[in-house]
Amino acid sequence: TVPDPSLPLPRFPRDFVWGVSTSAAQIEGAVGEDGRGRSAWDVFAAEGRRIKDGSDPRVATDHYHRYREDVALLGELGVGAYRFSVAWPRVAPDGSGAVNGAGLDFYDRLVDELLAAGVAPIPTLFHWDTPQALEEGGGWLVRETAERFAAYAEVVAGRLGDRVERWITLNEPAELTLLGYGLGQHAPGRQLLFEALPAAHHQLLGHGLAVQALRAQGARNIGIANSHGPTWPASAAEADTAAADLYDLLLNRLFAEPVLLGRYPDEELAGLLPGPVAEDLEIISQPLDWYGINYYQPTLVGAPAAEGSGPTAFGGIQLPPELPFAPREIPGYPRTDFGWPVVPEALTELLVSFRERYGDRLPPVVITENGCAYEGIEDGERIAFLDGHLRALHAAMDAGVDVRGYFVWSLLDNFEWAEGYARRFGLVHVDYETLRRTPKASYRWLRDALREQARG
Ligand code: GBH
Repeated sequence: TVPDPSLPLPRFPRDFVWGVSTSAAQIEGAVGEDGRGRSAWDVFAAEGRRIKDGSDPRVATDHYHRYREDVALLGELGVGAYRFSVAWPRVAPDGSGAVNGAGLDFYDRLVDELLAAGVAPIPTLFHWDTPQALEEGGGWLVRETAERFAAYAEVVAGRLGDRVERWITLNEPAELTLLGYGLGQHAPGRQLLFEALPAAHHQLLGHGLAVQALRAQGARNIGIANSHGPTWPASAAEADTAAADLYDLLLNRLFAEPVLLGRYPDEELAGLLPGPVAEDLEIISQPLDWYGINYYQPTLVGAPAAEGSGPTAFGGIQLPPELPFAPREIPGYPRTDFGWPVVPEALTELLVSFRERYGDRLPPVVITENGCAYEGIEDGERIAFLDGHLRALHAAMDAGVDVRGYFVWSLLDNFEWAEGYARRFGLVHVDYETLRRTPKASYRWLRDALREQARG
């Protein structure tokens, strides 16, 4: 049955956390201001070849100067929480060494503004904007970056910890490993394929070290935002199920199991990782207070065709034929402007499978991102997308999965990485000429739905 977004949503628990998410590189702009250092994304975009519309994140939505207006939009929307990211190169321009007080001041003002509006600030400490100085030393391929990250986490917690009650270490280490270091679609543009795996391990280690640093500063309520989605085999043939299992291992289990179970899902793969892996896993698997999942879509995976996969996945790029799996198009579902299939019931499937796989090792879950790219201010498709996914989320809760919150990606249209400004994920439209914000139909729909929930 197709859900009808004009019907009220099922009732969520009273203390369920409703929020929206953004990230620094995608909204702030002001890249050269107040002592901010360069990030790997500034440099990647300046190289100019890889962003599809030839754009860059220098201005983005100018949130750095317009944060008061954006916080007012959050207040009117009625969300209880706002997930934003702290730009590491704003706080530590060289990635290590001197702290830039003016950079920290921005987040200090933002947190105060949010609290005054009744919105809980939830910082993500790293959403892909590695300081360029560290990138030049090997970025996440080297262990030192994990250590520098923990030092920076300590500085941020020291400054904001008196007002911030919930923290996120990393955003989607899987995507940065695959797209940034493996395939070169994202900064730093490396194409190392399986040699990108150290970037996964060092991000996970950075997560663990940051959890220690945050706890040492008195922080509680710490999570991570990992991207996950069900992986469906293209057929029951052995070659396809094996390819799908490998994809699931690399995109889901490789990032969930070190954190939740304290081990890598595969011995052979663990053998490829640098460092004292067993000791590192102790650090990586410290108990978390909750587990964040960014969900967008399921992936249909088969064995690679002889000539490599068609341009169906990862932003429509042709995958190198040496990859032992090939994402395929999923027929029979509507698609967003990005081409991603809209499959709300796969969110239920994902959450139930996590509960089955990890049992009591899975802490309470928060959906830290879910959203879609569509044009237009009268965005009925986005309303249908959110409505369908919230119903699917509720179904997972009915099935016994402990979910505590849901965050829409994103508050604003923003810099969509390799796609530039061409994909619009916002509840609020941004005119990139005037930087004017206009709430979309989906913004009003969510505001009304949240009011309805609050009445219950
Ligand atoms: C998130 O990552 C990011 O955290 C956020 O910054 C970004 O703006 C947002 O999503 C929207 O892109 O080509 O059909 O194989 C994206 C997570 C997981 C979504 C893999 C795309 C592959 C789709 N991605 N998925 S497909």
